[in-house]
Amino acid sequence: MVFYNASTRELTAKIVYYGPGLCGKTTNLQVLHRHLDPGTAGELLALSTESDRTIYFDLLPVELGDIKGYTIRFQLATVPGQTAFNETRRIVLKGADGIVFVADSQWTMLPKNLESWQSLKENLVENGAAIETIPVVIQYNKRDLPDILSVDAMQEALGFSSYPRVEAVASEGRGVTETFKLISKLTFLDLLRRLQARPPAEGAEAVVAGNPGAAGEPVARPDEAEEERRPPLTLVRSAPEATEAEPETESAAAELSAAAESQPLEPPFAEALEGVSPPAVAELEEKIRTLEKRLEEQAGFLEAAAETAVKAGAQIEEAKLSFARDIAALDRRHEDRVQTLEDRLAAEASRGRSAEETLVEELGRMRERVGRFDEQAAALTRDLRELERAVSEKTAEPRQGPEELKLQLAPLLEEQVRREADESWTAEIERLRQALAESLDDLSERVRKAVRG
Ligand SMILES: Nc1nc2c(ncn2[C@@H]2O[C@H](COP(=O)(O)OP(=O)(O)OP(=O)(O)O)[C@@H](O)[C@H]2O)c(=O)[nH]1
Ligand SMILES: [Mg+2]
Repeated sequence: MVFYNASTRELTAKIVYYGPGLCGKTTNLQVLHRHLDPGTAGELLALSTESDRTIYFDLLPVELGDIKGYTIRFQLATVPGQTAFNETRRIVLKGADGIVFVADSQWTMLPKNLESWQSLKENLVENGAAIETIPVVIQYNKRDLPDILSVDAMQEALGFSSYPRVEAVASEGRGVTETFKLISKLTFLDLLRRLQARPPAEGAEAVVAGNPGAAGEPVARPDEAEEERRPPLTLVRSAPEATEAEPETESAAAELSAAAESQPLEPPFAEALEGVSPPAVAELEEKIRTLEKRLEEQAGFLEAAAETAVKAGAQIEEAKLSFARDIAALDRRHEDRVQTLEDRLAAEASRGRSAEETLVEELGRMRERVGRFDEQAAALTRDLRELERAVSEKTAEPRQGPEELKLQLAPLLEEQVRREADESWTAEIERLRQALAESLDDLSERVRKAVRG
């Protein structure tokens, strides 16, 4: 609610920075406090926790000096973004003549932005005001972060397309003064329009209706129930720093003055003035209705999307469990199979070992027999040579008697008998060899099966 002293032509308006928790509202005021000329900005009053979360409000008085014969003052206030402090938000919002809605550009913050925007509208209604009657600027903050939505997507999702906008990185001071200049112009033009519509009596102090609030108090105490939920307070009064004002900020007052003088004004400021004509009001109302409808649609869509996401999450969990069960069963089957194979392999290996031992024994016995056979063969060869020699001697001698011949033939006959015995030995060895070959084949087959298994 603007305060206007007609005798001194002093105008004091209130601009509220609204938005979800940690979106950068306090940072906006801190940057302005640093950048505005010390004669322009007063002390920054911050009522926050030790971790710098606003629990009541931040307040920065700004005096823009004389503009077209009016002394213009703004009181910039922030609300606490934390969901629990809605009552304080509503009270801080009382009497707002202009609103900066600071939206957090991170995609994860979309539902919080929407919730905060809804709470802004509801709180205005509870205060007897309406968003449609107050100048609003949307600041899309945190544009430096990686996981952000495009401004177009945010406008679409939040239904902000018809509001003037500024992209910002408040923590680096970007877009902060632009936002302030835009909202102060719109607020100033709106106040002028309202003052011209209902000029107060000369010398009287006037309150311009539009967003009723507690007279002269930018904020009031929240109710006791809410107070009990609050952490301990830290009161911070920061002295204005003697920093050099930004060139663009220095000219803020001059720009306001020029905005009031120059006709026609550029959009969107022109819209603010044109708003007094009935056709434009009707058009504006139609726009607002369309916007509200879209917002409701978006809210419905978000709710449906959230429900689908919850269902999908449950299905994924169920699928994960069933997958884990399948894997466990597969593991058990695999372990059983491996165990069976190991048992079979061990049995085959033991059978192979005993077959090998038998084979080694057989080979030993055969080697002994072959040794003996070699010795007999050598003896036989020796006897044969002896016999040949004896025969050749006898053939050279005159014919002998039958007795003598018998004596000479006896060893030869014995030798013949021995040779026959040797032939049966050879057959025996051959059989043995064949038996061994079959045992070897059998053994290698078993070993092959065991390894394949
Ligand atoms: N990366 C990034 N961080 C930012 C930006 N603006 C503000 N922050 C950081 O966000 C955090 C919260 O900023 P605040 O200004 O305290 O947020 P707030 O909206 O006042 O929060 P509440 O008081 O809890 O409602 C701080 O650490 C800021 O430095 C930005 O544009 N980019
Ligand atoms: Mg804050």
